[in-house]
Amino acid sequence: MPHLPQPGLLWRDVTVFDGLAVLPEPMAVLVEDGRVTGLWPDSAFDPHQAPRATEAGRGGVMTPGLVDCHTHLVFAGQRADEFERRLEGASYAEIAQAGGGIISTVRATRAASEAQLLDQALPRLEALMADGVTTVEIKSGYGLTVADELKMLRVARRLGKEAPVRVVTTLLGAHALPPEFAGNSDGYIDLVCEAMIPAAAEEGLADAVDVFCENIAFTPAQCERVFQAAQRHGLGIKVHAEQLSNQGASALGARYGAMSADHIEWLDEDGVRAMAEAGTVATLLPGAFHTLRETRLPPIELLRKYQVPMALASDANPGTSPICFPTLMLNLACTLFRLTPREALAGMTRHAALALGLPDAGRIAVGSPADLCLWSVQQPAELAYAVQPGRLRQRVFNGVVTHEQ
Ligand code: DI6
Ligand code: FE
Repeated sequence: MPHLPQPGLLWRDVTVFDGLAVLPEPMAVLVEDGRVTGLWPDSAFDPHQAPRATEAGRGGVMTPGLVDCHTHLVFAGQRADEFERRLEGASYAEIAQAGGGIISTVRATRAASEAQLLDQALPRLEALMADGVTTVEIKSGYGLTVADELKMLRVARRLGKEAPVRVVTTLLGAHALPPEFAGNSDGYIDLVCEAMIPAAAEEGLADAVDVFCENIAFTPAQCERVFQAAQRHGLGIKVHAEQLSNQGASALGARYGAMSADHIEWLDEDGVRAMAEAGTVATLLPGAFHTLRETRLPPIELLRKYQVPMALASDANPGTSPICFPTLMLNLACTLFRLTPREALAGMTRHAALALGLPDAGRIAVGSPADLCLWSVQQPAELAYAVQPGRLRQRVFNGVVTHEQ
């Protein structure tokens, strides 16, 4: 079939946040064939530059489509009971050690079919998309057998086929120790390295591999074995690091070229330095910080000092961040972590794309993919300042308007 170019779409007089900064003047933006092909100060725009384009919008704020670079969107069931137990004083770690927490979601996820998992994940994905997400990372990690981890990853891939969104998948086999391996965590890591990672790579189901390096999860030595297996199979590396304690996991990940170290409340200066040297992105997850009522703040000043790019994500999951509201994350990052609105927006666009190894995404520039949001606000900082659903006027995915209000 011959390739039919899409007709061009033109936006006039929009305030553009380009993924790193707010451009100084209102802009005209042209999209053709899935890409941004023109970007001019609106005052200098001559309609002859885009003679066949249709005007798609005028005014408002345009940002890159939001990139949610850390989610656990595919799972079965919910954990409201655990939420109540925490309100009565139990800690997240105590609940996990007593067989609740992640393991209770593992039980529900193992029992669910692919179709059931898809049905349950879809509304969560739609909530992210309705608030501007055009690229989402989805982790496995609630199956913890080869078959159940692959089942989760297949559901994640299917979500990317059924909805107008880019899905990046991550195998998180080393999320928790499944009960059948009690007392044999090294044996479970053997399974992850020798069976899960090869199978996920073979079937093309995972783009990256992640681990939970923590005293309630896996040791640095075990995580290192997982990183080596990921490297052998050509998969990217990510790490849940320094969430509840300082294990040196960020520096370890950086040594293996990790794309990102995520959570990092307990990260120290050596870890920050290692990340800066390796180009590892620091992913901040204020939803988990908020839900667990953490008090230890991630080392934002050090990350700034060493110029480590800071990404921001929802961590949407049933335990520590049951929140599918990306612009709320912008607000939480500012109120809880004192990011500037500009840093928060870069965290959910340009820097989140870097955390996924997608250097072209999360930006508005000539040549970049036309994944865009047009917001009914007057300035980009409003997206972080006010918490308010329904501000997305248009969502453009791959050059096509997929949401309009
Ligand atoms: N850290 C987290 O915050 C999530 N996973 C992880 O490694 C929590 C997942 C859960 O509680 O279900
Ligand atoms: Fe997580």
